[in-house]
Amino acid sequence: MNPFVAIAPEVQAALSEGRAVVALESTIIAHGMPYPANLETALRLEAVVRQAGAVPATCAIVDGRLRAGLSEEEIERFAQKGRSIAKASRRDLGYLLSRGLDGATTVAATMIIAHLAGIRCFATGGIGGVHRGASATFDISADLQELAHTPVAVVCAGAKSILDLGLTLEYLETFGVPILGYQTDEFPAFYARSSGLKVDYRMETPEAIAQLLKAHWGIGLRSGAVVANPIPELYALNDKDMEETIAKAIADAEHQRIRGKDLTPFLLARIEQLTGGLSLKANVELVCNNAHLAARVAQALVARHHQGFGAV
Ligand code: PSU
Ligand code: MN
Repeated sequence: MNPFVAIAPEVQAALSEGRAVVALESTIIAHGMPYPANLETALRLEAVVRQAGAVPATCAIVDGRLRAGLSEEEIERFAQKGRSIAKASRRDLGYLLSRGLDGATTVAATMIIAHLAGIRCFATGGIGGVHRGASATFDISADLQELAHTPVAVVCAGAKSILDLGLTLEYLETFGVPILGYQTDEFPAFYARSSGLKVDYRMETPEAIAQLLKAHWGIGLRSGAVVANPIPELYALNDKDMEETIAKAIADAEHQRIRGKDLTPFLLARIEQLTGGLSLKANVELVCNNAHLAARVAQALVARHHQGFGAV
């Protein structure tokens, strides 16, 4: 095994025995939510995955090693230290590993860990994407390139409209990443269930999603996939209000000249502030909803009895 990678015994046992495993990310803990909501959410996500019959593997960099599966104490440390822990995407891994440091892994870096560990299904809140104004700033999340190259399915509630969702979908199309809508025709916009943009394929069941993934990877395609799962109706926020809030958050970021890897966490925190915590509640609920679906997809991926076109 790679000396830079450590898989928790419970996760390793599940993988060896062909049981379902769901990867979870840690940027959402350290940079995406405030303490203690981040801690409660991280632990609740693991519980949701377990209740749905899969094993959770929260991923992060701890003391210079890529880790799939953290202890409760480690999750607590990441939650408490928050933004003082480095936000780690693909380009940051070599540095953090060589220095023996900690890192909170983004969607991109979590996909890398999941792939190294042999985990094919990953749940998060929202993926990074093409930022509004990217034609001038070139700000395109490394998450999209990871989806282009790393065969892991990412279950998310679409993407926040801090991004240009249309350009994000165009980019993913160029790189051959299928966008699968779970019981929806529309690409969801995180707090909102719809965006006016279409998904590539509507899927009614976790089994259908797993069959598509098995075919996609079964012919040697190396790209990931986006499983877009709309926020439950009960927790969805008003579209128009959120649009105004997001526009204000982006204007504040421009005014304060926030750039690069700091931009996404800044916008998330500002939206939280501007909505007086309303967005946080929605965020927590949609991630849990994604963890539940991811556990079902992971189970369908390891099931042997359904009809498919060859094993992966
Ligand atoms: N979008 C969210 N919540 C998040 C993130 C994105 O709604 O917490 C985090 C994820 O970890 C994602 C990262 O991978 O931000 C993208 O950052 P960047 O745009 O710097 O690539
Ligand atoms: Mn960026």
